[in-house]
Amino acid sequence: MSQTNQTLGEFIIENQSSFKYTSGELSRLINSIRLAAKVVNHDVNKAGLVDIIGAAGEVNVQGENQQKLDVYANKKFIQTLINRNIVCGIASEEEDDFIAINSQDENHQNKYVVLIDPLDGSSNIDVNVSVGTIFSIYRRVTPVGTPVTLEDFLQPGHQQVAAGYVIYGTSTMLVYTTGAGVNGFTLNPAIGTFYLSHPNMRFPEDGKIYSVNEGNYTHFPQGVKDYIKYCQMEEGDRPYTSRYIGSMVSDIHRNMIKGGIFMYPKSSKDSNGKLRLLYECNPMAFIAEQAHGKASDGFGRILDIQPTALHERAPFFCGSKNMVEKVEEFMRNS
Ligand code: AHM
Ligand code: MG
Repeated sequence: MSQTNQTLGEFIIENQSSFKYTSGELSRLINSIRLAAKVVNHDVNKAGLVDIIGAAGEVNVQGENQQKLDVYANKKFIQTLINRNIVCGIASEEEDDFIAINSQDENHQNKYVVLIDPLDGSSNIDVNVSVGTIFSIYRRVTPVGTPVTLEDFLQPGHQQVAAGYVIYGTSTMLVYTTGAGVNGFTLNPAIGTFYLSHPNMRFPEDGKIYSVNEGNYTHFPQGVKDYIKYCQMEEGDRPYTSRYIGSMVSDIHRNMIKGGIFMYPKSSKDSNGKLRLLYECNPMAFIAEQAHGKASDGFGRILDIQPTALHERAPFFCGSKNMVEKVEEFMRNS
């Protein structure tokens, strides 16, 4: 893809008028995320240098050990959004409950809520493998002028107004959509500026990469087992290539560029899989659909699921359209 000279800041301003709500609030919100991403990037990059790697000794609401950088990234994103007085509420994978923001916003005038996974794939930090940040933005459904409620966060994914991810990889990228396609920006670390490097990103309709934790194979539903065998079969353009980083952002980012499917199915150990609907599946599903790909729970569209709890999980199949449809066919017929 061609490198342009357009910066993310310029892109946001130029595309603001094409967005259906033109108050500029969403643009300022994405600008805040851009700023927090740069700060977190700075620390992720020196993870091996300072005493910042390793477990922080705390356990998050999912019962998992939090890494120090998880805690740091969580604080940075939340602080940036609160300081700029730009949203009415934040929910984070690392927080038990949502945060209602009203201290500086006495009249509760802000319209947007943000849901965030501050550092996805954080078990990869200690081994110098890419991690990511995922964000999801909705307009509140309760009236402006009243305190934000749980209802504002429990919206089906098709209501998202924007979603994106930051990938802290060999280079750092911010990829996002406001519902008019997907664009990717690469950080020039020397001057701290994101440049448009991947305009109009699209999943190839078909692909040859499948990404799944095959260590869980025996626990997978029969349809998933059958699909994995299908991927491995010597027939036509198969066998496909297996690639699994264990950082969903990186796995999906690669598959969007090269063509492929990412799967985190339910299993006999986890009845809804591992990934969180609100912080991980919905934003990646919105991006996938905007990039002409597809995202499913194995039977239906991820973005149509009505959430019932902040931290609920969902089986997740995301990637090239034909590949996701194929696995759905195996699920239906199993
Ligand atoms: P995290 O948010 O706690 O980091 O967990 C999510 C990550 C995904 O990025 C990744 O795809 C998955 O967990 C890997 O899980 P597993 O080790 O079970 O394959
Ligand atoms: Mg995560």
